[in-house]
Amino acid sequence: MKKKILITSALPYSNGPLHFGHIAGAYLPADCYARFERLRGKEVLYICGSDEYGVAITLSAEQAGKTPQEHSEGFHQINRELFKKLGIEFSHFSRTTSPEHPPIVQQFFQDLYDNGFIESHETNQLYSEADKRFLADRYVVGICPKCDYEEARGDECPKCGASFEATDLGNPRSKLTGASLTTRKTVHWFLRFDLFKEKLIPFLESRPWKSNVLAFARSYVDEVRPRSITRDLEWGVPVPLKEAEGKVFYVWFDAPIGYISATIEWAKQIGEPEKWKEYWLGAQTKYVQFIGKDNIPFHAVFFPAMIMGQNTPYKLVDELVANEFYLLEGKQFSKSEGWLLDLDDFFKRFHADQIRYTIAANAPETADSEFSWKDFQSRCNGELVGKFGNLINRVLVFIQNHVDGKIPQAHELEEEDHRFLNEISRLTQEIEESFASYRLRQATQLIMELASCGNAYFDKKTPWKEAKREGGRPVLETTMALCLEGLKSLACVSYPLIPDAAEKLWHLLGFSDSLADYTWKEILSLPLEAGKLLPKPYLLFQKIEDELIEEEIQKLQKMHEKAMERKEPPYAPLKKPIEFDDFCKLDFRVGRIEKAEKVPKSKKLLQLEVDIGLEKRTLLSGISQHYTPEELVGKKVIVVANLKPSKIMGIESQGMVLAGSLDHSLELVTLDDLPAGAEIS
Ligand code: B3M
Ligand code: ZN
Repeated sequence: MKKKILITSALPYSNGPLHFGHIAGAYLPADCYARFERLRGKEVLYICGSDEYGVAITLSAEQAGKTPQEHSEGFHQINRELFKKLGIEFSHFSRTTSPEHPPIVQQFFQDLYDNGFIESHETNQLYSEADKRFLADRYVVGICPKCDYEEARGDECPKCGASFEATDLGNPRSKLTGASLTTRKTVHWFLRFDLFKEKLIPFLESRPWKSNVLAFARSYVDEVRPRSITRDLEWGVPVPLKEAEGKVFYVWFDAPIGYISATIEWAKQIGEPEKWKEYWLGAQTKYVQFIGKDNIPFHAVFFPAMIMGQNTPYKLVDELVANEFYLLEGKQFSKSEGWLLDLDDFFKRFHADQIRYTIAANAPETADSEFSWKDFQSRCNGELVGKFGNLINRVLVFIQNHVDGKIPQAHELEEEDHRFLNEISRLTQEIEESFASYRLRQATQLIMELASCGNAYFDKKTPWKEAKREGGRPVLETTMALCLEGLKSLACVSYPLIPDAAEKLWHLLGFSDSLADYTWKEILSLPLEAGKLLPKPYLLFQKIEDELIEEEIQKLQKMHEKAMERKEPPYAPLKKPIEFDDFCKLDFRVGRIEKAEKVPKSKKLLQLEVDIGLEKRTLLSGISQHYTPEELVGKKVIVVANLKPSKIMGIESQGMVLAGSLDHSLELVTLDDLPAGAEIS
């Protein structure tokens, strides 16, 4: 078994405060895993840092009226603080503006260049005549070439996760001004990802990742092609070629290399500058990456290919843990829509372990999940207080009252006692397996099962009756000794998840050192010394009252309403006036929908067969999120009948169906009485 474990979490852009959505995807699961493996005695290095380059930063800096440096510095510190508050403990939290970073990035490029994987091309780039500059990916919005999402960014689609070139977008516009863009020529350097295809396929085949992650990565490899890795920007790592003056690397080229440069920085800081090699070059290391699902292509395909082109044998990722999205009350967290939690405020009222627990219990491992205040309250009250805290409290208080506050001696075991001990060992083992296989949600459930099992045992053995029964003393003592065993196991298995509560419990069990000084195995086999005096118990978790939750829900609603008032109304501006003659050129007809079916691989498109009286037409319409195929058949709609046919996703659409839309709603314009073919003017 490998001794060392290198863990990385996606480097967050320092262009805004992180929210629980990010935490649930790439950080909390990684922190729990790091704590767990450390507890199992592994040498764990957990690396992260701010992703500071790229247009994600310059764009939001520009919007905030700051330089990229100032802007990034602020959020680097804010995010670092947030991680601390949440108990997310990196071995090192670096940043891509660190001086260690550019030399490695440039070396990466040099190796790829020398090994024949780089080509330069004159390309067309989107250019803003108004701003007199090339607009890089994130400055551009348009229609996703894969799923037709209308607000796709210039380099990737936030909806379907596709990644592409900005020039692939439909109807590209400037994100800052909304202006349409033209294309202009400029030279860029391309990485021949296609040349790695033969290596990438077996690489992916050898990885035991979740099937959805693998399938997604595989579909990328199938279509992999050269991609530009340079940009016309001032903010970034300079391209080390004379002919490339004024150009910097595309942020997704430099950012993953940040995992390596951060490790090098860590090694220097601890005074062992060569130690990074044990992690990045050592065969004894397992490398686990934690990311959100939108980052899969870069971690499963592009970064591995970059490593495959190096002369230095850097480690390729062994485990890629990609999580789905975590929403807030059913909607994506959004700063501009005021749909988020004020975290400063949050930590004034609540404890990190409460949110760690709630996120983990609902971790978005296989599907999107969400934070809701009501769920938070019921997890905290029903589980952390009602099961976990309750067991600890009733056991420790009982010991204070009936055994002089001292650890009792176990006597002869009854069947019920054996059963309880077996359950403890079964559950601790299952929890260990869950953590080891990144199933945080399952680990969390099992931890509560262990607490419930302790409560049930206590209830069954009725030690309060034994206290009154003559000769009941030995049974009472055995029961309480075993309950303490249960608490000790509970402290151990809950440490990766709710470390603060686990340490407190550890101290309540009479240990003066830290639980983290022991290994998992040691803790489970450590005997509790009979006769030892235990500290006075106190409550580890407080109940959250209904009023407090109501207040939070209202605060969220108010913040949202206020933000939406500030936002422009969702109406599109009026278009330029046209002549009556222009209008007359349009041929509108009543059409009757005869058949409707989903277009494979498209989220929005339906293929319709429409009778327009004179003939039948095949039409594609982006309405599948609003209508089911069944409910469309028989409807009479308005068709633009003389629109030239155009091909979408390989299907020819012979016209268009009229629909009204506002924001996220859409409604077809329908008629009742007129027959198919009737003219509309
Ligand atoms: N900063 C994207 C993100 O924050 C990006 C991750 C980089 S990991 C090398 O979602
Ligand atoms: Zn898309």
